[in-house]
Amino acid sequence: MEPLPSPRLEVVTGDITRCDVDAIVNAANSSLLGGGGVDGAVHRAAGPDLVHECRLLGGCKTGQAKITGGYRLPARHIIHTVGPVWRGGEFGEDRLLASCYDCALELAVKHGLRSIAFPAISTGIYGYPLEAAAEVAVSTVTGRLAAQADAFDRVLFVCFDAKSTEVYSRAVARHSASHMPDRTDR
Ligand code: AR6
Repeated sequence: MEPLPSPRLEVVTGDITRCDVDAIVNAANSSLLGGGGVDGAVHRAAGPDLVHECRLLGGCKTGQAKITGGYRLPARHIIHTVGPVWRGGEFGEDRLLASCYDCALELAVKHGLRSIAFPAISTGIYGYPLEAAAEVAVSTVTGRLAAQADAFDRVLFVCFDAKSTEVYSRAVARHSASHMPDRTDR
């Protein structure tokens, strides 16, 4: 039998709360009780029962992730992760941001979820520079997919505006190119 093709990373522009996937990732804060940006949109669209489940989770540390149901969302689950606040880049922000993507993917695998959509974690209210955040996001996700190629059918980066879409698309193109076999090796 042919091996399953590894899922291509898709970059789309839009509202992540409308994604019909097994899990959307929420860029939350450590209380997990809601906030602005994508977190506010997720809580509004999922409805009031989400915060009741979130209250039982006891918060979440920066770089970690917790899972809930999707309630009124088309997505079956929400993986809440807490990105780092950008403080200039000298405080482990890259490691913490990578950990958000890693922990979210690990939770998805643990729950048998095969399609997942990420927002551009930390690039809004938390101030992480877009180019640097896209590099961390795409390199981390690409690395895990290389190790677990058959775990996912779809992995999406959902950008909210044209500028983010352009930056994430370039990062994906860079990483896809670097994973192409070198012609001289054949
Ligand atoms: N769909 C997709 N992307 C979105 C949406 C949406 N509906 N809404 C915003 N974005 P942010 P952070 C983009 O600020 O920087 C909250 O108050 C947005 O344009 O949502 O991780 C939490 O409670 C940006 O590119 O998250 C925390 O306190 C990206 O999502 C804090 O904000 C992330 O922006 C987390 O800040």
